[in-house]
Amino acid sequence: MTRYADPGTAGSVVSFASRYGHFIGGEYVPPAKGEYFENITPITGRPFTEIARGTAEDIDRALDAAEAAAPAWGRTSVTERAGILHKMADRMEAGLEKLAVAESWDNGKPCRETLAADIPLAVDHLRYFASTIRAQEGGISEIDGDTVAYHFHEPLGVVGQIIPWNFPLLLAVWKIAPALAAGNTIVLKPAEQTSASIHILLDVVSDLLPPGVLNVVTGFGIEAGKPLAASPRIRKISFTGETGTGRLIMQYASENLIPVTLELGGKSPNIFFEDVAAADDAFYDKAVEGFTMFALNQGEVCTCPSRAVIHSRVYDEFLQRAVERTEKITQGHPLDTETMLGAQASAEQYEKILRYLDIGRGEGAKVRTGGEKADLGGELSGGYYIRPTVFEGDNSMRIFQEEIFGPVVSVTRFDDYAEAVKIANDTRYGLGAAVWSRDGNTAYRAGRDIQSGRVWVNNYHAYPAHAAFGGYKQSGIGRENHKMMLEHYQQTKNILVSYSQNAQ
Ligand code: TXE
Repeated sequence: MTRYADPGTAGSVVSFASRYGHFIGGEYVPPAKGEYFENITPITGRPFTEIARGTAEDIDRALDAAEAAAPAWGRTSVTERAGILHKMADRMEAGLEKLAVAESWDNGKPCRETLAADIPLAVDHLRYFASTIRAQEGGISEIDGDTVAYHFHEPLGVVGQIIPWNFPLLLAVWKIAPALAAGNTIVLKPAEQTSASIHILLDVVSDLLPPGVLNVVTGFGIEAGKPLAASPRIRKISFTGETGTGRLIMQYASENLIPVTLELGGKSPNIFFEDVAAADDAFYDKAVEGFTMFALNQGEVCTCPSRAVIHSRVYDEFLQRAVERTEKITQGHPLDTETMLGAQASAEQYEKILRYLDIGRGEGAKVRTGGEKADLGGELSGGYYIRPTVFEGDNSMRIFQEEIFGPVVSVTRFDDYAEAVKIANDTRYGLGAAVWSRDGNTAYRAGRDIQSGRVWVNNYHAYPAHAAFGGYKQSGIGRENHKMMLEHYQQTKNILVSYSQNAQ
């Protein structure tokens, strides 16, 4: 067990500046309007640094830098770009503890996860795109004996990227890695709730990139995010966040006719077929573990398995076991490596979840465990902690249909395969889903019948760089991860050549 020291106290592996400007053109600059806002750690609810409050002027300045850097960066060889991405990965790996603690302090998530998942996955992502860009090939079509069509991949130019607060560093790297690999320059806006850890990332990697290739402007959605997403100077916008905001981003993009990638909300079903409980064995335990994944990252995951759908014949027994396992989730200081469940990312999110706990009770859902805030005492009493909560109800309830984004699962039952799939698909979302069954045919069929971009079978919350990730229905447009992402950050140049010596 390790308990990392709080940043700002003796022995901490990370130290934050007292104030951060914007990172533009390879250096820190103060915000044009000179305004800053407080960044709070959800662990204690106390401010720990000040963040530049960006506006349209800052975005324009960042776009100037990104435009100036774009031609040279776009012409670098793929070998050179791949080399830089590999070095970024190596630096992140060497700075693991510093980055992990910074991320936990900024977001409230346990360092057990940032050390084992957030940062290592980001590192792997950089390495994956460093490799895939070198393996990418163009194409040649032979039109006739004398005519050839060449297809080249070209960068788009300057791209805008807007990220949320639930995985600040991982989602930043999810977007940065393919965009840089494909030869684009970037203006990135982090979420206002978690804008500090990205500066620690910049400390670690930014000198590896030519000035202007990666620019970071902090600030609020309307003040800084909108001028970026609506700018006619970007060639693509990639956004992760709420479905309603995604709709706005698409409206802005439509004015400029640029492509969008949207990773939005979810209400993912986690389906447990009857045979999971056929024997008291390791598979049964694994399925119960899969149920508790609703509390991973405090439930602040777009693919959170927030609806559990259990076969009636094993419902009581399975749920009893799942509730007992949920009650064993260790809640505590996020910088303690024993802690499994940390703090919600912001006061706003904390209040929203508490409201949904009331909504669930008001709708007649039964609380099997949790259902309230957790007062962890001491310095944590000002933080945003909620007990993992299991509700029983039916799929028409708001707690089954609306994204709560907290450690809350809504559980219901089904009688046969058709009903399981019907419940799974009875949602406006389609991002994640899981099927648990010992029967490969059932699992495969359900995997195909469920309308969502990712269906896990007998596992949950795995995010390898080489598996496509993205939403059906109102969960988004486009994909992230997987080498197909490169093409989302490229345009195709076709050169059609006639080698004929004859007049046409
Ligand atoms: O999201 P927003 P919020 C869900 C989750 C959460 C809810 C609200 O249910 O409770 O959304 O969270 C920027 N133009 N998800 O309000 O507003 C904003 O500054 C341009 C699910 O934080 O979508 C931030 O950087 N940018 C989700 C980013 O968008 C704008 C993760 C996300 O903020 C903007 C987060 C605008 N008009 C929340 N308005 C997921 N799917 O993972 C805001 N932003």
